Amino acid sequence: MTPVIPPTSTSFDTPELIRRTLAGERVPLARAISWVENEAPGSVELLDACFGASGRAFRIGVTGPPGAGKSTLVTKLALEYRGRGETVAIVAVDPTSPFSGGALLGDRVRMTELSGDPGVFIRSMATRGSMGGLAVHTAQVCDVLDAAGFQRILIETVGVGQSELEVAQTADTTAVVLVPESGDAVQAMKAGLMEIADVFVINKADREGAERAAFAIRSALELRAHPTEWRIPVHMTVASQAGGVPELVDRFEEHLVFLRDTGRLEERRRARLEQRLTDLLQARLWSGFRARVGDEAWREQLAALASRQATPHQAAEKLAGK
Ligand SMILES: Nc1nc2c(ncn2[C@@H]2O[C@H](COP(=O)(O)OP(=O)(O)O)[C@@H](O)[C@H]2O)c(=O)[nH]1
Ligand SMILES: [Mg+2]
Repeated sequence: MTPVIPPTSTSFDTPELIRRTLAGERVPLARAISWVENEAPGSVELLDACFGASGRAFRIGVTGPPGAGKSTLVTKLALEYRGRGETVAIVAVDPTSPFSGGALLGDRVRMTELSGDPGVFIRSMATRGSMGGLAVHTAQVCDVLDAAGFQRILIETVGVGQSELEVAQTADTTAVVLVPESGDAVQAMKAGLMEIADVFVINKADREGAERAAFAIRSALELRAHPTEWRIPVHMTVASQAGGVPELVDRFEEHLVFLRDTGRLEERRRARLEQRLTDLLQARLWSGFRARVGDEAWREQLAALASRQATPHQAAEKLAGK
């Protein structure tokens, strides 16, 4: 029996997909992002075209521990930006995000506040990909959204682990979201969040201890060895009620102006592009090298290592000479 093949959804050839994505059409845009995520055959051509048309959007990373209220906040931020006439794309790199379909029903219902608005586009990142990992993929997806004309891109990511920190760093501005519970400031410093924050948010400020938490972070910031010209704001929000959200958007926009006026925006973007180039090249050179070496020689050296007949340096030397 022949299997029933479901009718395929509209298919695009590469030039058409590129043209319609750049024109900001939603269906082609969604397809374009899937191409990027799956590293589909036309994706490099697509990315090249998008790269040339990107650089206009302001990318804002929202990171912090699970449950801090990032998704809630991102929803309200998007609404606020819409109220100001800006188009918004949301990229969720958090598997538990309601935007990824991973969260509780209540969260997903909340997200419907944004549905039906053509000025909002929501996308979750499902795969890590081979070409340089999650951060590279996120940056690429942001390029596509940027090229499609979205003016603000909000990137939600869980602030745990190195790869998530790298994702946060693909943004122009990074907000670290914490909650009032004591110990968060210390934990933030440990997790490396302190270094990447341009804006601190104490969300759930309706709970006790928000002022204290804000004070603790401000004190920690003052102790930093290299204060920058940008005074990192510590801002309180009640995301569930949109409390403090307009002011938070003001802080973001101030930071954008600061970055532009001081030349830091260009500097940051250049540093990030260098990182992206490095990531891509590493992935590419590594897979080329690994294919050249082959499994047999690889196993041989591993065995020599395990039996102490070769040192790691000697084994590396042998393989590198292949
Ligand atoms: N009390 C209070 N709860 C909040 C606030 N913001 C979010 N929440 C709740 O905190 C929980 C986790 O929120 P979510 O946005 O999914 O957090 P995420 O894991 O950081 O994305 C949800 O039940 C939200 O309704 C707030 O400002 N105050
Ligand atoms: Mg979330």
